[in-house]
Amino acid sequence: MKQPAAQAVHLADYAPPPWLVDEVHLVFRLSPQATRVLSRIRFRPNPATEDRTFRLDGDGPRLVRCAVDGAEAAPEVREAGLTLTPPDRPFLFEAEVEIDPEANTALSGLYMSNGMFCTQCEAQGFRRITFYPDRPDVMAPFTVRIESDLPVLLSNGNPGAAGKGFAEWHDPHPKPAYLFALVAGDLVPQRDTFVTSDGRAVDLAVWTRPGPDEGRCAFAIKSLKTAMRWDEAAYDLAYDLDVFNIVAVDDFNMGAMENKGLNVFNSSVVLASPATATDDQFAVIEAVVAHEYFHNWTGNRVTCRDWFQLCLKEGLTVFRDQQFSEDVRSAAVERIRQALAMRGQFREDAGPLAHPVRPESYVAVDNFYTATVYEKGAELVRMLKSIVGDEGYRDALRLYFARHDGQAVTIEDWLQVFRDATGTVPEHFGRWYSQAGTPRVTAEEEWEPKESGGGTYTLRLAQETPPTPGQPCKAPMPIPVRTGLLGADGSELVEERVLLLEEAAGEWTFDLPERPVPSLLRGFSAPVILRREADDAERAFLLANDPDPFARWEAGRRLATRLLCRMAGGARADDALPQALRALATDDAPDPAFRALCLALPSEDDVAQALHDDGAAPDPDAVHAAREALRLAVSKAMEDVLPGLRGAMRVTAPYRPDAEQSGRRALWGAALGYEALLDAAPAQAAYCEATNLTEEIAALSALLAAGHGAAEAEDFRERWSDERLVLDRWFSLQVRFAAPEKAAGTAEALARRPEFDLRNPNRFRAVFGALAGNHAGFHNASGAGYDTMADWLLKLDALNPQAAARMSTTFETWRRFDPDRQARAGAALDRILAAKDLSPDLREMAGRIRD
Ligand code: 0A1
Ligand code: ZN
Repeated sequence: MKQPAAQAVHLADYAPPPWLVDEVHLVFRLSPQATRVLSRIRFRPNPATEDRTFRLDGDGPRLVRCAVDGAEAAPEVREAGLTLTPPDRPFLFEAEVEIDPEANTALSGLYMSNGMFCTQCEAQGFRRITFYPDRPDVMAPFTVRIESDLPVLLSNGNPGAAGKGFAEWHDPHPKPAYLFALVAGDLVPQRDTFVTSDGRAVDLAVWTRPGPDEGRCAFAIKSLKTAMRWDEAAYDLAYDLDVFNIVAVDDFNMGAMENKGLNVFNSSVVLASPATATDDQFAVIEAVVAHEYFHNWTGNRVTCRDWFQLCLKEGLTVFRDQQFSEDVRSAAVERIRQALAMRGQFREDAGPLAHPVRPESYVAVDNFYTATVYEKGAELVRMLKSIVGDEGYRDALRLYFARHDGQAVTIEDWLQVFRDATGTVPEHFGRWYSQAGTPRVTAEEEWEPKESGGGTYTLRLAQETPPTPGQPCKAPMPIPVRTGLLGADGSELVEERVLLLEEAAGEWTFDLPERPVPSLLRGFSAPVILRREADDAERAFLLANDPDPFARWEAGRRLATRLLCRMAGGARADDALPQALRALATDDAPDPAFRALCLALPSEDDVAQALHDDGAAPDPDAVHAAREALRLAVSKAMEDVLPGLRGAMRVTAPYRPDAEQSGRRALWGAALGYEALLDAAPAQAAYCEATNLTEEIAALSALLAAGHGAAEAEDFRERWSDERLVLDRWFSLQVRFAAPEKAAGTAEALARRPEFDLRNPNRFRAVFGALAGNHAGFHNASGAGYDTMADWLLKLDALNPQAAARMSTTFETWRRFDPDRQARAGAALDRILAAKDLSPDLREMAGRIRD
């Protein structure tokens, strides 16, 4: 495989494209090993620059012929592209190239998956298809003709002429090449229609391979229609083509892709039936379908000027899909899930891979599809909204689309829209985009009683952001801290307020009838780590009383994390947390989904991170033992209430994947999990009686986590051997619940099974993502976890550099641990870096992690 030269690209070097494109016409003559691509591209000089250099990106296509204005041309073709001396006026460029989709195991460009042709062009896959200015600020309307005997031939936009062996498509909306898509294969549609608010009928279809997958599209279609209606109601944004197609593909590097009018999905985030997908997967499908659909405006109609601006489309679109999920499910529960996702971002921010939401340089842009760009990017939009208010946000977004429709823009343009529409954006908000690292906000209080009764309460907040790679010093950023002040009976003493901490420190005073318990950072109002001296009693008080569900959950979480840290240092479990959880489990008032989230203990990685934050080197074995001991203590404290809780939460109605039923099943599963530690029988029975995959996986996980379940696991594997996505779960559970000293060996043995396929990223993630998720196993003192991971990353890198680079992030916390473990992890990273023919993608990641 040809690799582009590994040179860093810098935001500061941005220059406008010398040539713009008025029109693109493509013909694809499909053949698995020798596809011909004929392009006709109308170029015109860009009036915004004097530069007339003509260079097209190209990574792999073999040039067969090329012409300028009809006359044969002889361009210079190098590894990274094609150059020629252009005429000094608009001209027509024509090329014919040949590519080999079957040999494309990188899953970028045009490739084959189970006999189907499909494409992935974000970020720089189009250049693997043909020569083109493959940058997002070059936008053009595309016309595509596909020639093939395959029955279904799809591309972007609206369908045009079609006949035996060909189909044409026209996309009138100018788009960058990264949004190009083509799919061809033996596919069947699940169809529906959506009528837009202005009365246009849109033909919807989800395409799958013929067979069982055909019956697993209904939920995706329903989610799509809900999302289309929601975007009209919430943002006044309607769909803009006659058709909207979604295709399910088994081999795909990421979740899904928002190609204009032709979304391509990893089959794991689109196909679902009660028997083959869990509640969580249904929820993910709903969110991802919405996310890709919302990109039609935030990303496609208004796109990014360059890849440094990726958060412009991703942060905003994640925020929009979060708002959607909050509306169609439980807002409180969704917010807690988002905060949990942000823990992954905090981990990234605390390690060698920390980077700003808008990075300043990259080697392989695909390495920047990160939690920071996506998740933290969404938090920045949320903070902007909370600062300017709902109306200000609505006005700003209206202006954004009015001003920038059809353009490729920057974060400066985005912030300018907020300034122009509202006039109230804090001066230094832009720092959130340019500074990496998670701010630490410390809170201190003072209480001065008054003789007349009550007193003055002073709250002092200060912020500090730790150094991150390449950024030793940080300036203060505007931080909205949503705050409540609670009385001893749990009532709010004043109306909740958003305190905006703009400088390094700030102070607020309140006249109050009694000394309050502060409830800070309600709703996770800013992506910061709050530091406050609080005792367990106060946390238990907030867990029991805080009216803000996020703050309530967070108090419980803190309580558990602190306890686990103490236990990892040798302390015994005390009874405060088990009793608090028991009280919550038996309190019928809160939503079952919320109670289930509260019952889940922090992960071993969370505890390791907390210890590291305190300046200690976490011992993975001690953390594992502590968490196991606490789980048992909680089980025992709840022993008498667990069967009742499980019985009360058992769903007997026909399966629905909605928030209500999923919440009940989640709490049922949590109870079953604790129960299994004391008695395996209920989980064994639940496994046999399960009527859907959610119950089946909950029961099997409960058994495996309690050291049982070998027979059930074998039964599961046999029954699901023909179902790729369900079998992924089996692969994953084997490793996830293996004893720490066996985890690496289990992963290795699974990867050598015939069902393991290095070309399928889902399967790789199932095994090696689970190895990283087995904290004490991956970080086992023997170093076997590190060695096995390195071995398989290298094998994967030879086929699929992007996927290998992503999975290498499993090493990002290696500096936390003791010198011995660090030496072993460092050696594994060195072995990766020394490998012959290492891809630039994996080299960049392993190098950054090792530094
Ligand atoms: N834009 C997609 C994610 C995506 C990014 C890169 C890909 O290939 C390297 C594929 C998909 C989204 O946000 O859903
Ligand atoms: Zn996206």
